Amino acid sequence: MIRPILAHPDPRLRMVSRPVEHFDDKLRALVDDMFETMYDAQGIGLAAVQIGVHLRLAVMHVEDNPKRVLVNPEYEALGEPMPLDEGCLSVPGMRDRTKTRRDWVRVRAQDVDGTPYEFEARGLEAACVQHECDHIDGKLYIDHLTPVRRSRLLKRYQKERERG
Ligand code: GNR
Ligand code: NI
Repeated sequence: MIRPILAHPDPRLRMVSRPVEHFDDKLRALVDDMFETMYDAQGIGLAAVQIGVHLRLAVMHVEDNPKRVLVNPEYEALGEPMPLDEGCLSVPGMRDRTKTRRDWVRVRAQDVDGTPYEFEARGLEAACVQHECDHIDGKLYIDHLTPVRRSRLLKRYQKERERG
């Protein structure tokens, strides 16, 4: 089932999500809905909070990498900060350049069965990990923009939203 995606400035996007504790059929169904919603919206990642579910959970499918289910993810930055043209399904229609994303991370997470696993990600996939982990802690990529870029983007965004 495709679920509606929350849009900034919805305060629910600013809440910190809780750890997943129950690895049951309900979790599997939620993960299926998240992939369906992400592909429908043509995104490369989606955190549960974006559909109003405050669990530490995200799905990703970036370029040629495998589909990933990140349950209770954590990452360690290994690489250097890189400039990136970044967007978010919860700030629709906008993109802007961040400079804080590391180009290489090691990720520790659980899969949908609760089994711990690790992988390394680089480039856009590394950025996506950081973007989804931010969502899980109530943060958005616009928080990483310079003040000038952030206010310019929000002005354009609000104008677009008033227009409908
Ligand atoms: O679809 C998405 N594209 C994207 C581009 C650059 C950096 C991060 C992303 S993630 C985003 C989907 C989304 O909003 N995930 O939370
Ligand atoms: Ni996002």
